[in-house]
Amino acid sequence: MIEFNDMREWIEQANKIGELKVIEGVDPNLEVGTMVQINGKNEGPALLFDKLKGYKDGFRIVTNSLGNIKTVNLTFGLPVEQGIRETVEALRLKAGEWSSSAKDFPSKPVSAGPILENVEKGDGVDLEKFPVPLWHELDGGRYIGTGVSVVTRDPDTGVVNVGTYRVQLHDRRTVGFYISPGKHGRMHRDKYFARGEPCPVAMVFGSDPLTYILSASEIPQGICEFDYMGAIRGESVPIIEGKVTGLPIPANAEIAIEGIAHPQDFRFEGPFGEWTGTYASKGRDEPFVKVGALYYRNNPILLGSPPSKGLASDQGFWRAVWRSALLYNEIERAGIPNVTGLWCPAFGGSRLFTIVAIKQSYPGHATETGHVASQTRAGAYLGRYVVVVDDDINPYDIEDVMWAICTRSDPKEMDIIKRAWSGPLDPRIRKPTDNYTNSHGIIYAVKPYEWYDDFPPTALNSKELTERVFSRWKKHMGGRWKNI
Ligand SMILES: Cc1cc2nc3c(=O)[nH]c(=O)nc-3n(C[C@H](O)[C@H](O)[C@H](O)COP(=O)(O)O)c2cc1C
Ligand SMILES: [Mn+2]
Repeated sequence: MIEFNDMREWIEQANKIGELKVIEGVDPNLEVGTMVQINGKNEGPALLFDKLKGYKDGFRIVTNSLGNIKTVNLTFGLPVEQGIRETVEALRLKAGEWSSSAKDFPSKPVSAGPILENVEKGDGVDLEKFPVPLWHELDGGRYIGTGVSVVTRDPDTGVVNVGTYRVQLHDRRTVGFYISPGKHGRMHRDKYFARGEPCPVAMVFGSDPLTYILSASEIPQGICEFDYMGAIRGESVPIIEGKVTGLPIPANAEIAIEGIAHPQDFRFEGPFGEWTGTYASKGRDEPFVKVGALYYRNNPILLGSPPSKGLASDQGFWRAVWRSALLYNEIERAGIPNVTGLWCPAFGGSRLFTIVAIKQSYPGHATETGHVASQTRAGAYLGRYVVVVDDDINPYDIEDVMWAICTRSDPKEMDIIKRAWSGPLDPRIRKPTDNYTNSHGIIYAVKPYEWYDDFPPTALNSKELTERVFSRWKKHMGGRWKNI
């Protein structure tokens, strides 16, 4: 059950489970961003920054809202103490239900809401009042949109999309945004621009973390992420209709803008630290939004989630959990039997390295699994390695997986998929280029099926024996034996 209706209630809940720290007097110029990285690597609690250096008290930032399994569970409404594996399994079952019931929870227009507590229009708009950090040392500017929800409407179908696309603060009324080719928001914008028409855009800079997760997830085209959110909550999301664009803005959001991107207007955007842990896509001219209206609550809270290398960003953690669930689903839907576990670790940004465990059941089962895992919708984009392991290997234990690679794989039997879907964010593609494809390697770290039973047995005592001995002698070890 989801226990919060907005960011403030989420903060209360996080505090209740011991996953919130309030920190005062930090400098948004690189100090906040560095704390985010250190705290991320420690799978730390959510950080609520107040009294930021150079800004008004009460103008706050929340970061690391999804950097460990407790806060992820809280946000999805799952039992907080549940482990990563249980959460992936639970989300896998729920994701299918949510997609199909989203249509029953269309967002609900309301005439009032906390987001309307402060309204600025036209030349009165001033985004400089918010403590917008310089997150990473090599960034080309300050990014107001990291845990952001960018709202656009398909000019043909009227379907609304919500996507997390980075937003740079150019000046008090102007924000630049970068959307990769193929993303839903990009397709909307391209349609307007192809007709020479301006593209209306709304952006939410402070939402609760669940809204952020859904904005940054590949929800199927044609389903509005706000409706999907309604399906998870079991009730429609209340929205106000923006006065400039008519686009929906959650009534309980903290900070939002709306405005127009014009087809002829471009400004240099980037570079910005990316989820691969590099600056691969560099900077370039991109469209920007001239802000027509700014809305914010009293004592507003910006949601920050700057990408970085592996766990140094909370998006590394939560995406590992959520993408593992989605990919697991897709592989099963493709008809692969006896999948016993799947994990997309944070060091690969949840995309570049995927581990699938199977109970091998017929010749070619491992090959089929590896190729499908590499090429489903949730798995294909910017993938690199898929490792298939047997069901005695724990895919969540990288030491175990690497042992399987070392002892069960034969490099000459790896498969290579060529000309796969990649993009400008791939650090291994040298730019400029006209070829945004990469290759994917599939490592079969499994006992060969045809001599499975003859494969040298594992020289580790059985789980049953180990558990028995562990429970008998643990008490003699003065707390030094943590697990088996
Ligand atoms: C912190 C963070 C930042 C992101 N920044 C961008 C970005 O700048 N541009 C982009 O195209 N996708 C970005 N993404 C990925 C998209 O949010 C993701 O692909 C999402 O599915 C897009 O929504 P859509 O499927 O409705 O297009 C980012 C994701 C996260 C978690
Ligand atoms: Mn979408």
